[in-house]
Amino acid sequence: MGLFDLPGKLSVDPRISSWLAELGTITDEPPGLTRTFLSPALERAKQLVAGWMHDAGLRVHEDQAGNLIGRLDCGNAAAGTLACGSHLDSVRNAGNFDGPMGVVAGILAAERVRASGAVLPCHLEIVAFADEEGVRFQTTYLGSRYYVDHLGEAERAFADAAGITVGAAIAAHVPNFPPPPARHLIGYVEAHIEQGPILEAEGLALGVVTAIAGQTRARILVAGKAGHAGTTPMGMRRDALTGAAECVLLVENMARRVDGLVATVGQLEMSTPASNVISGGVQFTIDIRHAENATRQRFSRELFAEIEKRLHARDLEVRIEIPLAAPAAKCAPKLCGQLAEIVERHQVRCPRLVSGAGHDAVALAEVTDVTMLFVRCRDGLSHHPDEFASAEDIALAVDVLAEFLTGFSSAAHG
Ligand code: HGY
Ligand code: MN
Ligand code: MN
Repeated sequence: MGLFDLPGKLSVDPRISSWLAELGTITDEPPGLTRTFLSPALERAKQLVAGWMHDAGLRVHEDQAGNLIGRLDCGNAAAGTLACGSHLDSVRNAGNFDGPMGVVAGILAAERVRASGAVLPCHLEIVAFADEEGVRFQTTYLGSRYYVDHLGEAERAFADAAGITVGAAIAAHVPNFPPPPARHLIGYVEAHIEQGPILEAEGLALGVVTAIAGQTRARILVAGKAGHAGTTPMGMRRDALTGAAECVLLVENMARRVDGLVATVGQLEMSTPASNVISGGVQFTIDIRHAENATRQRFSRELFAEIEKRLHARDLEVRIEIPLAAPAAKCAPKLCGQLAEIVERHQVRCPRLVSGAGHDAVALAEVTDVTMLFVRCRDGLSHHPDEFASAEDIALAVDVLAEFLTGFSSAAHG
């Protein structure tokens, strides 16, 4: 039985496609889509989203870290707050759906809840987080960690390429809304594209996430000695690039030997690139993921030790920085059960998935119960301009989210 054999016809709100397309044009680096922490494009995107939140009947705030919050008060100041949202920042040359899809779905679901007249025994906050991808500062969840008051001194000290620290960027950011009211979080739900092939392979639109893989992000700085490419004999070189190249292949070879582990060198910069100069300095990143923290930590230790050994054997200096070591996050079985039950009213079954991608739900899981709703995406492709999820699948996610937000509020106090 296919998705549409079930009773009732899905209505697809045209704003799903038009809003995501419009957000997809707001970029720091045209022609591709790039929106980073507190950048001019992120500010423009937030203005657009603030208008949509306001028109949906939400009270709009912005916090010092640039998270945009649309709130539905339940009338009882002492009540807890249920949060729902995703991130508005992107990777470089991104697709239109990773992050914004969850923000748009949250706004439309909240509008549906408000229009239904459902009595909410808890406050509802729809959040567009300001930094999940970590492109600017090479660390991640800055917005959601600020939102849950878990942004520590170490994170605030990280500097971007211009030497501006996270703390200075936040202090310089002037929110153009009054400060948000105090909140006591009692749950978090996030709709996000799957960024993988499983739902599409199973012919299903939606799935529920039971766990989110932990991730370690490292920055490897390699120092050798620049020299003349024409006059320096091969045996007398301290070539930083060939040393780094040996390590890039080492990452791939070692990762292939560990079940369920992925490791990626996504960035590599040379300090003074020139075709006739031996490389004196190289910096590259390593992104390591696994569902089990102990496996990821053990692999990281072994990899970094081998990298140091190989580079020292080449008479190169090496410094390894770890801007991020985010543990795996378990989603709350009770919330996942509630969400899956609603999904199964709309499709024949509800797959449970582990997310290899990181999400703001990891930061929220440090302070409250979380669950995630995955939406099928074409070819499982993400972090790519061709990323795509259908308006029909997103509309189904909005239906499920609206039911969850309403049902959760009664279940939270039931
Ligand atoms: O990299 C990730 O897993 C996420 O897209 N930030
Ligand atoms: Mn992403
Ligand atoms: Mn994302």
